Parts: sequence; C-alpha cells; structure tokens
Amino acid sequence: EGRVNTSLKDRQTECPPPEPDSLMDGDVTFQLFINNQFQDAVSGRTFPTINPATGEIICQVSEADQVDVDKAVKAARDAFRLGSPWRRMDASHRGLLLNRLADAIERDAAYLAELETLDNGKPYAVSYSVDVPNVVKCLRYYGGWADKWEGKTIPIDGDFFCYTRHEPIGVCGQIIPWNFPLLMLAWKLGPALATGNTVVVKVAEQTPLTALYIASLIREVGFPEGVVNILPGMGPSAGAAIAKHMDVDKVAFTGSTEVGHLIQQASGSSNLKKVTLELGGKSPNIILSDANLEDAVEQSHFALFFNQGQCCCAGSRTFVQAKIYDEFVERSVERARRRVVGDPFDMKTEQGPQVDQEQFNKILGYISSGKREGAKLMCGGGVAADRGYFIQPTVFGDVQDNMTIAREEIFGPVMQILKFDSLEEVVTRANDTKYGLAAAVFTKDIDKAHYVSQGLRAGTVWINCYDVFGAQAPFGGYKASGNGRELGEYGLDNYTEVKTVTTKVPQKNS
Ligand SMILES: *[C@@H]1O[C@H](CO)[C@@H](O)[C@H](O)[C@H]1NC(C)=O
Ligand SMILES: *[C@@H]1O[C@H](CO)[C@@H](O)[C@H](O)[C@H]1NC(C)=O
Ligand SMILES: CC(=O)N[C@H]1CO[C@H](CO)[C@@H](O)[C@@H]1O
Repeated sequence: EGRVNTSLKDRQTECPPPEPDSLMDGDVTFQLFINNQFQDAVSGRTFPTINPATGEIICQVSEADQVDVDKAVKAARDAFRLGSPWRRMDASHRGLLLNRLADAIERDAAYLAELETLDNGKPYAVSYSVDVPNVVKCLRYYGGWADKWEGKTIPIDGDFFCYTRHEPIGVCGQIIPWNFPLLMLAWKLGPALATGNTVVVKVAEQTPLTALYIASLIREVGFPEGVVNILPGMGPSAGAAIAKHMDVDKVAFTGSTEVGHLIQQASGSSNLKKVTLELGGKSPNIILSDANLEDAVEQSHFALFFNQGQCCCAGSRTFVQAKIYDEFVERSVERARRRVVGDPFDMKTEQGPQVDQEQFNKILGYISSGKREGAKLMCGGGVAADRGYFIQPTVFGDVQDNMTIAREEIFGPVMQILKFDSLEEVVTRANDTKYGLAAAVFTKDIDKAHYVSQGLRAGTVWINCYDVFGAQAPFGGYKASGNGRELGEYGLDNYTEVKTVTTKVPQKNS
C-alpha cells in the first residue's frame, strides 16, 4: 500500500491489455475547458502534441494565451464570489465531489493510463499501476479533509470570544509539469478544491491530453461552472499570464528552478500573490558499506531510472562508500544493461522514450559533457532506437563533485556514481548543492541512518528505500528546490488563509 510497485510480474497480472490503436477514435476534441465548456482559443490557434515513441503528431490541441487566461480567471473569480453555488456548498459535499471524481477516474483507469502513455511515453504498466491509482488515492485523501480542516478558539485577554476560520485563498493558478501529468494535476486539485478554492490550471504543452479528459469527468460529476478551468498552452504566454495576473490570488508551480525564479518575480512585480514552488533537484543517494548490497543496487537503479529519469527527486548523485564502490559500480552497470527499453505499450518495457526532442537533445549533451570532463562511461551513452526519443540507460563511474553531470539536473536515464570515505565527508558533499528536494541513505545501522538524515538539507529523506510517496506525507524542497509543501495536512496550509474573528462579550446582562 502506498509503495511504488517495482515488480513487473505483478503489473502484468493486474493490467488489462492496452488498445492504443483505438485510443483516439470517436469525436474527442482537445479544447480549452473554461466554465465547464470546451472551447477553442480566442485566437483560434492550436499546437500539435507528439507521441514521443514515434515522433508523430497525435492530434492538435487548442493553445491558450493571455486572452484565454483572462477568460478563465474571470470564470474562476465568478465561481468564487460570495454566495455562489461553490461558496455555499457544504464542505462535506466538496469532499463528496472529490470522491466522485476519484470514482470516475477509477472507472476509466485503463483509458486514462493509455492516453498518458501515448502522450508522455511512460510505460503503460506504470501509468496503470502507479500513476492512476495514486491519483485516485490523492483525491480521496483530500476529499476526506474537506470537512475536517478546522480553525481554533483562542483564549485572548479581555472579554472577547476569538476564533479562526480556515478560508480558501481564492483563485489559484496551477502550472503542471509533463513528467507526471495526471499525478501532478491531482496533487494540485486535491488540496485546492478540498479547501474551497477555484482554479485555473495550465497543463504542459508536451502532455495536455489526460488533463482534458479529466476536465470532462469534472463536469460529469457535478463541479459547478468555473470552479476548475484547464488550459493547455505555453509557459512564456499562458503560464506567464497566470503568474503576473492581478486577479489571481495564488500560484502553485511545479517545474524547473529557472522558471521558479520567474514565477516568484512575476508575483513580486504584480499583486504579491502567494507562491508555492516545487522545483528541481540533484538528490544525493548515499550507500554505506554495511548496506544490503543487492537491495541498495536495485533501489538506486530505481531511484535514478524510474520514469525515464524524469523525476525532480531522482537520486542523481549516487554516493558509495569506498569499500564497496567497485562492486556497486559493477552491479549497477550490469543492472542498467538489463533494463528493458522499448515500446511503452509492451508490458515487458521498463523504460520508454524521453518526453520530447528538446529533452532528448539536452540529455545527450550532458552525456557528452560527462565524457569530456573525464567521468568514466561504464555503459550506454547513446541513442537507443532509430525513431522516437529513446536513450540508452547510461552509467558514469569516477564522477567528481565539480563535474557538470554531478551539479546540474539531467532529467534523463544517466546515473552518476561518486566515491566517499567518511560520514562527515559525505554529508558535507551531499549538501554542497543549491538544491534540497530529496535524499536517501542505505545502511543497516540505525544510528548512522539518523545521523545522516539529520545532517541532510532536504525536504524528504528515505532510509533503505526510494521514491516512496503517500498522499498523507508532505513533499517539497529546501533551498532552491522550492517553497511550501504539497500533500498531507501541511498541503492544506498552502491553500488556506487564516481569518481571526474577535467578538466582544459584554459581562452585564441588563
Ligand atoms: C574539478 O577540480 C579539479 C581539481 O581542482 C580540476 O582539476 C578539474 O579540472 C575540475 N573539473 C571541472 C569539470 O571543473
Ligand atoms: C506554506 O504553508 C506553511 C505552513 O505549513 C507556511 O509556513 C508557509 O509560509 C507556506 N508557504 C507558502 C509559500 O505559502
Ligand atoms: C551547502 C550546505 O547546506 N552545507 C551544509 C551541509 O550540511 C553540513 C552538516 O550539517 C553543514 O555544515 C553545511 O553547511
């Protein structure tokens, strides 16, 4: 429960077989979703979304720009006005709607998983058994919170009755990345809707399809008009319009640290909207010499290569203690060579294509820089197919802290293995980065595990495991990896304004 299932054998027995050929049949239109209506962009413009396994166009999608953002914000503002159906709705009913949305997603799980795989390239077995079930769990978790997010009564001095109300912030802009299109949508919608906000979501231009299908389910289960608006579009136009909009009260962004800076600046130069950010990482994964080697190798492989290496929390600096370094590298290379790369609709596939040409080129550029700066290429390093954006699972040994591949986020299937001697040394080196999203330590010694996990400056530390998420536990970054937390009870705070109400209580009754 709550663990990422890494066993392919289990997945094959759970999944219905995919039918990618009939996926785009029927009159599915991919338009903007504003006020519960699907509609063209005002400009009439569209952009193609690409199947990364083939490089072919899947379909055209309406492209939102600033004018459409204005329309969507107006719809969301109107849905948020005092006395609106959404504002008058019982909190328990908001919870019920989130649960109904989860029901509809469960009903259509196979279709959604296929669509996610077609648009993003991640293996269907993973879309079906990891992404979709975690979307459902997240929405149900926040559905449960809707009528339990309580304020306090506070004993202030004097003859007063003082209490707090947890109120929604208002219109929230939410900008979603392409690496987990459905799951990141759920992480954003769950807490925002449970607490009674309205939202304008911009989905990534690489992967707009599943969010637009979710839009049809949002309408089907009965969310009032304007509560959820979903806009496919580009960062510099639609994303920037949300970030600087004077009538957006909060923006939540998941993506690169580079764009995170721009979002924060746009808030500062417009209306000081609240900003939460979940950004990049270069997460240290520390293997002590007493660890269970077989398990540490497998988990470290998973920590880096899961989702084609396209995880903000990927364990992308693997620090291995000197005594076991050579054996660890050898076994990791052997495991990477066995990784099954190919058609994401094939149930045996562990690794599909990278999401697009731009990422593909960028990763190949990092591989060149690794070779140029003197890291030892142990396996992979090249293109893995003659079409689509497939890259060979790649392992670099003898990586030094100052190499580009040890400092910058690669976001691809490229593993860096570094050597260390002492615990003090590895904590200092692990922290020597602008990022602080996640970290892990593998050891059988609980004292060492706690020593290392206390020293690491990161929002999440895994001990003897990696990428274990629960809707119940907060996730977010120290330092340049972000602001605020998503998931768990902490996630509610970042969608709430606290109002203090103080009433005079006269002591004479005459
Ligand atoms: C890393 O540091 C070493 C020693 O100071 C230096 O020789 C090497 O050129 C540096 N490498 C890079 C990629 O900066
Ligand atoms: C997010 O919520 C926490 C409380 O859990 C609060 O301390 C923090 O300031 C909030 N961050 C942002 C960026 O709103
Ligand atoms: C860059 C950074 O945050 N370094 C810190 C990492 O952790 C060690 C030990 O706690 C600190 O001494 C560093 O300042």
